[in-house]
Amino acid sequence: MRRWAAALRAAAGPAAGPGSCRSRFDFGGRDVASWFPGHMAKGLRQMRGALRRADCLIEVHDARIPLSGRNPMLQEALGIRPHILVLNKMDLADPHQQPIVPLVAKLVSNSPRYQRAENVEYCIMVIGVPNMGKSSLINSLRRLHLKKGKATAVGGEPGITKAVLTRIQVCEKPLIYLVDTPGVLPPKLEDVETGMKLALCGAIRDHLVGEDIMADYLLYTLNKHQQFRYVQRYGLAEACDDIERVLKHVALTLGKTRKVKVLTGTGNVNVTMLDYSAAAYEFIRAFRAGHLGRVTLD
Ligand SMILES: Nc1nc2c(ncn2[C@@H]2O[C@H](COP(=O)(O)OP(=O)(O)OP(=O)(O)O)[C@@H](O)[C@H]2O)c(=O)[nH]1
Ligand SMILES: [Mg+2]
Repeated sequence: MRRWAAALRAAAGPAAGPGSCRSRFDFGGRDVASWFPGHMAKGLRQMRGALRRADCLIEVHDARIPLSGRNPMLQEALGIRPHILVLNKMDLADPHQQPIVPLVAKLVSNSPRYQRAENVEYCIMVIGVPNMGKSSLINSLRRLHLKKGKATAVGGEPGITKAVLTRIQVCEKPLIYLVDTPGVLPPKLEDVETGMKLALCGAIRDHLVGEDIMADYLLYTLNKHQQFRYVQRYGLAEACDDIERVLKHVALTLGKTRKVKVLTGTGNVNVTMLDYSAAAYEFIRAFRAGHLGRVTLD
């Protein structure tokens, strides 16, 4: 019987279906020490020296391995230096993989918890400016780890979450609760441009900023980043920096018109006019939905 099983395995070969996947990988007693080339030790020494002169660190890491291989030597400086973690190659990472829970578990277990040290459960507050996806993140973690449905409201406009909510369980082992919070803007925005970027990302209500100026800033930004997808989408002949001309094409393409009564010498006439305001909203909406291309505003 065993011989048959062995023969079947041999016949199936290494390219057998998913049912035959190995549950463990045999590393064959390899030693990772030999994977550290000599020049890197020298590089690390030089970096230690250079760190003293650095004001900020940008750590570039592969989004596919947000936890593995982060250099502990760099951690020494991280407490005192501003630290930006850029998760690069996002297009290659699995969008369903969520590294947040293991990261939270590691961070909490490695830092002092003071009066909370006795608690077995972890409590994490999710913060940020409005409409960034805080509530969506909580729901998706809960779906992923507990297979449970939506626990907090999500929506395409700022201010959906209006208060600090009761904690929401998202994981069993470790026992993790997330606290959803209302999005809050800094009391004093750095400058108008910062506000405009926040508005384009939906963090500030459109009517407070004005859809016309937002559409114009969007056009400026798209041109600056040479993101010209709007040209074809709205049937323009070429890239253009005149918002009125662009909105005219948006309105024509999408049929955004409104009827206006005009008084003439011979009586009232209904005239169909292009609705620039509706066109501006469409332009902004298309950008938010990603239809005008991927753009990083900062
Ligand atoms: N394209 C894209 N949209 C997302 C993502 N995450 C969330 N959204 C959308 O962003 C919008 C805001 O999501 P919410 O989760 O309500 O954002 P919030 O930060 O809780 O907002 P407030 O409660 O208003 O502070 C919704 O329309 C979501 O569908 C994402 O990863 N990609
Ligand atoms: Mg919310």
